[in-house]
Amino acid sequence: MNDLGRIEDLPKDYVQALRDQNLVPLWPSLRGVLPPKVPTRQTQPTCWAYQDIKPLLLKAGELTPIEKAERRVLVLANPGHGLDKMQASAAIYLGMQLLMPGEWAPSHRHTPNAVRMVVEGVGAWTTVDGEKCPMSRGDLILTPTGLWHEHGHDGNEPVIWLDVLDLPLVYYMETSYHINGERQAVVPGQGDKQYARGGVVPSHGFERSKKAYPMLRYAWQDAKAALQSLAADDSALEQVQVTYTNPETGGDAENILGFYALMLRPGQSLRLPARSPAQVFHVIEGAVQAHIVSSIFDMVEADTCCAPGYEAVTLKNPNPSQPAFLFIADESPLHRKLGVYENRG
Ligand code: GTQ
Repeated sequence: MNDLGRIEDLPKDYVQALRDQNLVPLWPSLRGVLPPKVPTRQTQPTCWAYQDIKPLLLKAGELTPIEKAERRVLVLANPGHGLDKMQASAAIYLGMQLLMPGEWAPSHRHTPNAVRMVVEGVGAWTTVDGEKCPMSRGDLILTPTGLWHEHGHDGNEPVIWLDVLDLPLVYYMETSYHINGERQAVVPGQGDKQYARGGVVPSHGFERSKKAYPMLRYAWQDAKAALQSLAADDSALEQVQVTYTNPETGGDAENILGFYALMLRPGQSLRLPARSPAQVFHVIEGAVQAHIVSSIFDMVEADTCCAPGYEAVTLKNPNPSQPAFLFIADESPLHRKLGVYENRG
């Protein structure tokens, strides 16, 4: 590869004359923006242990009342991007949110898409577009772009969940904003529950939903049962994984990020191929050892890690007698829509 000219090779007054006209020579930066064969990635393999996050989040509950926070969240920031950027990867934002008993995180809507993966505690709910979604461990609640959402908590213990948003991308596009609203009226019978069990729909009054997001809550007990029946049905199936989909279209549940649940059989080691999207792994049940580039993360329940794109990841269940269950978020819907998706094996 020939060396390209550097900025220092040019006369200073010429560089200044360019700058005065808001002009920049491409060749000194060409290799930076178009590196050979593999993209430059700021995303570093990073792991956040729940046992480290939880006491700091509970402390935030003492230090900052909900009225002063609106959303009481500690952001899981990737040091490769710079902590202030508040991103786990190029397109993924992760936050751990705390709601104390009786607190209310007021209604708003915004352009970024979000999901919540419930980590701990009972009695909280998120109302999305008038649909009240109870929050239990492992449930996935969608708050897609533009839909009103608010969080409340009628239980007795702190509730903590993982927020996954496409905020870094939507912000980068200069399309990120929010609107505050009033407390929502809960409106039962909107049809959201029609799809709650795959393949089984109400016999009377069922009409195919015209909503962009017909299903807002994916209960963990159902996703887990789906994984267990897949695993039992085919003992040779290597990747026991389900995708959270829109039940009307069969496509991804949201437009930008993809969401999945994975079961690792007792003692299983699973190599995920090197694909272009960055990924996030969150342990719902059991223990998982993740090999990502040169990092090895020994993760227990409620721990979260991220992996850059274009790298293979190996996930291992160290327990010889119990399965492990993970929640995965990735950038593949975005990469597919943009036409940059690759699987390099
Ligand atoms: O719960 O609506 O972590 O608006 C970041 C932005 C959570 C939320 C976040 C948000 C929310």
